[in-house]
Amino acid sequence: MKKVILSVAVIAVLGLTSCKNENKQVEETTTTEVSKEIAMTDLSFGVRGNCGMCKNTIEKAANGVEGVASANWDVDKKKIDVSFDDTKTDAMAIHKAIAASGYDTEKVAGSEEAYKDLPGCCQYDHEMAMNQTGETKSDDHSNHDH
Ligand SMILES: [Cu+2]
Repeated sequence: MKKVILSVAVIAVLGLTSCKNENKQVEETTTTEVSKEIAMTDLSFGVRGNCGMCKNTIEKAANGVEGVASANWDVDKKKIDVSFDDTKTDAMAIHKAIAASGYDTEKVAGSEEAYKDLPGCCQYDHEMAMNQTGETKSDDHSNHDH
C-alpha cells in the first residue's frame, strides 16, 4: 500500500518536472528592412597607382563621395570599378575626389600636394599606362564554348 502511494508521488513529481521543462517557444520577431532598390550606375575608369596602399587610398577617396556604394581598384589593370547613385553624385565628382587624394585618373590629374605626401612606394609614375584591359596577354581561347 505504501509502495503504491510512493510511486504515485514519483509520477506526480515527474509530471511536474516535465511541465517545467516545457519551454515556451518565444517567437522572435525580426523586422526585415526592405531597402528601396536604387538603380546604381556602374562605371570604370583608369586610375594610376602602385600597390595595396594605393588601393586603400584610392578606394577610400571614391567611397568618401556621397552616393558611392562601392569602389574597387585593380592594381594590375590600373582601373577602378565604381558603383554609385547618380541622383546623388556624378562621375566627375568621383574623378575629382580621387585626384584630390593624389592619384591621376583618366580625366583629372592628381593633386601634386597630395602626391608629395604619399609614401615613397606609392609615388607612382605619371607616365604609367592606365585602364589596361589585360587583354593583350589573353592568347588562350578557353572562353570559346564551341
Ligand atoms: Cu601604393
